[in-house]
Amino acid sequence: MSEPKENRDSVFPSITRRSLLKAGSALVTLPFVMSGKSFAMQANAPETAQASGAAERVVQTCSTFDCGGKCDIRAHVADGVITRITTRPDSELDPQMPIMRACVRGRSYRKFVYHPDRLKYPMKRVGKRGEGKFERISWEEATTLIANNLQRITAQYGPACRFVHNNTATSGGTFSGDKMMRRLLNLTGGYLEYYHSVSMGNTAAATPYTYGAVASGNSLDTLAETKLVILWGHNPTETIFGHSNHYFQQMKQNGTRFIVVDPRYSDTVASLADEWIPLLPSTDNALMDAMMYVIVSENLHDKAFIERYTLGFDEASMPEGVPANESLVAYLMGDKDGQVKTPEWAEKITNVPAQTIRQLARDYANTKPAALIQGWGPQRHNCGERTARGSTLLATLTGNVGIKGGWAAGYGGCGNRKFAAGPEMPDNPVKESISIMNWVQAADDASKVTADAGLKGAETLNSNIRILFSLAGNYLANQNPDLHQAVKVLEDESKIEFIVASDLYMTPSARYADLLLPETSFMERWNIGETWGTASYLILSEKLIEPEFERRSDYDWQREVAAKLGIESQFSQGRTEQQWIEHIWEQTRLSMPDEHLPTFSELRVQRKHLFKSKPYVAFEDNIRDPQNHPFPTPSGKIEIFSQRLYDMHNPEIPALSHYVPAHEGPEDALAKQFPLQLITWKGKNRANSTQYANPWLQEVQVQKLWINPLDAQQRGIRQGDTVRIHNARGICQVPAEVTVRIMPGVVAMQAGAWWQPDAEGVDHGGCANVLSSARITPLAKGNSHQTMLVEVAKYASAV
Ligand SMILES: Nc1nc2c(c(=O)[nH]1)N[C@H]1C(S)=C(S)[C@@H](COP(=O)(O)OP(=O)(O)OC[C@H]3O[C@@H](n4cnc5c(=O)[nH]c(N)nc54)[C@H](O)[C@@H]3O)O[C@H]1N2
Ligand SMILES: Nc1nc2c(c(=O)[nH]1)N[C@H]1C(S)=C(S)[C@@H](COP(=O)(O)OP(=O)(O)OC[C@H]3O[C@@H](n4cnc5c(=O)[nH]c(N)nc54)[C@H](O)[C@@H]3O)O[C@H]1N2
Ligand SMILES: [Mo]
Repeated sequence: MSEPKENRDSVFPSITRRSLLKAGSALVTLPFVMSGKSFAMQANAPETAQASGAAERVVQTCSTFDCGGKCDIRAHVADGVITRITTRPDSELDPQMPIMRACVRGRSYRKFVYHPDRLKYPMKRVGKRGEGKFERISWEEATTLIANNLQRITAQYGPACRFVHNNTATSGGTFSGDKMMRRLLNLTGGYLEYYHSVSMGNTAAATPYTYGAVASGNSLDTLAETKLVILWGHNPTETIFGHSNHYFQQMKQNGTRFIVVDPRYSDTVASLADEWIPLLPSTDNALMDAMMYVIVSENLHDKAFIERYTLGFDEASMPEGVPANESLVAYLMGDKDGQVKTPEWAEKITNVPAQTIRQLARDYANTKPAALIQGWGPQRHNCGERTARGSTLLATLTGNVGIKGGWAAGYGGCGNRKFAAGPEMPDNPVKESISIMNWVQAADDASKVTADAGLKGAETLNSNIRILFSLAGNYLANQNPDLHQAVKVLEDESKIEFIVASDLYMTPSARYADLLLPETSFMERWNIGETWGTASYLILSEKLIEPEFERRSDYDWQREVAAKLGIESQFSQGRTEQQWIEHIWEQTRLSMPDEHLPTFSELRVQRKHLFKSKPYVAFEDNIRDPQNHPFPTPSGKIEIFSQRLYDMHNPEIPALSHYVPAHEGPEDALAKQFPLQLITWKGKNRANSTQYANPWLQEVQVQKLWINPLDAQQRGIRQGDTVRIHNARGICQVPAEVTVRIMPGVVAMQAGAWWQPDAEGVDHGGCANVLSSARITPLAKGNSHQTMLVEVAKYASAV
């Protein structure tokens, strides 16, 4: 994809020679931004592709966003400006590596970096919090404000009142402002930590109850012989997920059959599936139960495997002391509740035809090996832990655990992945921690954050969150569930006393900052990009251009704050940002002598390092040699029945993974008032809310509500009409996309649009978190962004 030169300049009038010169002069006052040394090194930077013009160099790099890829992009740099983005050419494809080809987001990075709306100067709030009124201040004033507030607030409330928020936009890199903020806070008494990943924390908590370990995924090169793949709420065509789609497409060409279970006809269904099985969101366990019933009642289960490796399949294999009829078979046959878990039973709950369920169960059990691979969408529900565990039970019944070509399901990350070292983190003296789901309560009234709600490491939380850093996140008023209840607390200036945010844009969350700092983009800093999912490689993400205006890396201002607190040399160890990257690389290299990592100077030529690991199958040793390698569960077996869950006596997280109607699922009484289930998905044109303002990407996909023609017709809604989606938590107004790509009873909207409330509080941006619930999941104390009931009404006709 190449872009005509004319467009470039007309779309971005701000990128004139004058603004570049201005940026140059701003640098003089910023000693940490760019040392002479790094300039010199950059001038010597290697070219990895033929430069097309005399002054142009083409640099292989990657973003450090939190998307499922970590693609090999090529930045064309001329005269200190990125003129074009291309990607790894096909001529460089290497059969040992995933494809790493940039998607639409990667191709559009220039429009993210050179956008006229980017924040330019540090700013201080002048209006009420959340109003979005700011005035420009100097960096000197900004760093003094931070240092003074840190000192004052810590002296008054203690270090546990300090909080670094969920910020994922720099998590794809080994170095980031939020990590260094934690370092700075640990050096000055500590801070209140949070646990739980809103991405996959529910499955990460649940998977060990079956296997004893969380990393249940294989390397994808072990799937070549797999005859059937069931992608269960997995959409890697859009989410990329360590380039799994690359392997899946190859497998498809070689004849592997793909079935996708998803309420939406996703891009993955469109590009990969032989069969699409839509089901009502949050009813996955009913489908799974009925599949297990078919497998067991038709004698298709792997008896030898079950006998050898598992606990709790039938009454004969139950742990001592548990009353009768608690085993899986007893549950499936209705021995306790009188309900046989037939496909007809599940059809009423899931809306999947009984015959489809039967066939799916038979296909999965009769095809050896087969891989049931779960995405993380189904576990971002308030029943998400059960769904995660249900998939592990299906994999177990069919003997697909620990074998090449199978897949243990559940969390799915691969256990042999390698990561860069990261900056050293001194110990955090504050021992209590909260779930990320508790942050609003901890800001409002910390005494209400109980152990039941998620508090760890202490009986009570003594101090509210009083100072908060949101560095590369949009989790104050956009990405967090039920954002209205959060902003109510944020707007009360007597609660959190000082909020520091850094971003590239004036996002809905940035509006709630007291101090808003304009960070550099990944193209204006040094870093090492890391993959996630199942791929394993590192890419150098080099500083390619000088920051314009007064933009600075978080680390730069943190050094000044540290100096004002008297700990600069301890904090920085005398290192510039680039020196930290060199240091981290060296630590990484020394920690993995067998990997023969290049030195930093070699990396600057080589640009990336692939870990050419051997094919890896999770739990292979436990299956091959169970005597010497028992599963790391209390029983040493795969626990179909979990005594640990049983002992919790919590009906929402039973000892088996059986179906329990979800709060705000289709069986909730609330469905009478709000009869539609709303789900969100991660779309191709942004990584969460990152790049929301990118004009190219806004063209890729317009924010709309997907609604089935049957539901639309009942409500008099036609294609393109403006609709209002509402529930007790909020109202959102967007155009309707009337489409059979979403099943009846369900509506869907892409996640990550910016919240844009009008004077009445109606959101015009299409931010689903005005409607989503902050209900906590029973086991992980985690998030359930996906489980919400709504009603939709026509608001205005399409013109
Ligand atoms: N393009 C793009 N890629 C991304 C991201 C992005 O924003 N954009 N975000 C990245 C991040 S941070 C993460 S954590 C990962 C997340 O990756 P995932 O969590 O896997 O992605 P989602 O789109 O949330 O969910 C996957 C699918 O689950 C379906 N689904 C929803 N509810 C249910 C249900 O109840 N049952 C079933 N069976 N399916 C259901 C959705 O329709 C969707 O197609 O993606 C990463 N990759
Ligand atoms: N409804 C709904 N909500 C969800 C989800 C869902 O599926 N549905 N998914 C959840 C998940 S899995 C996740 S991970 C979270 C993600 O939520 P967040 O962690 O808040 O991530 P983003 O929305 O990408 O916001 C990141 C912000 O960082 C900014 N940014 C980008 N690069 C830089 C940089 O270099 N420096 C600085 N300082 N800022 C930068 C971006 O402009 C953006 O405003 O959202 C969650 N929210
Ligand atoms: Mo995520």
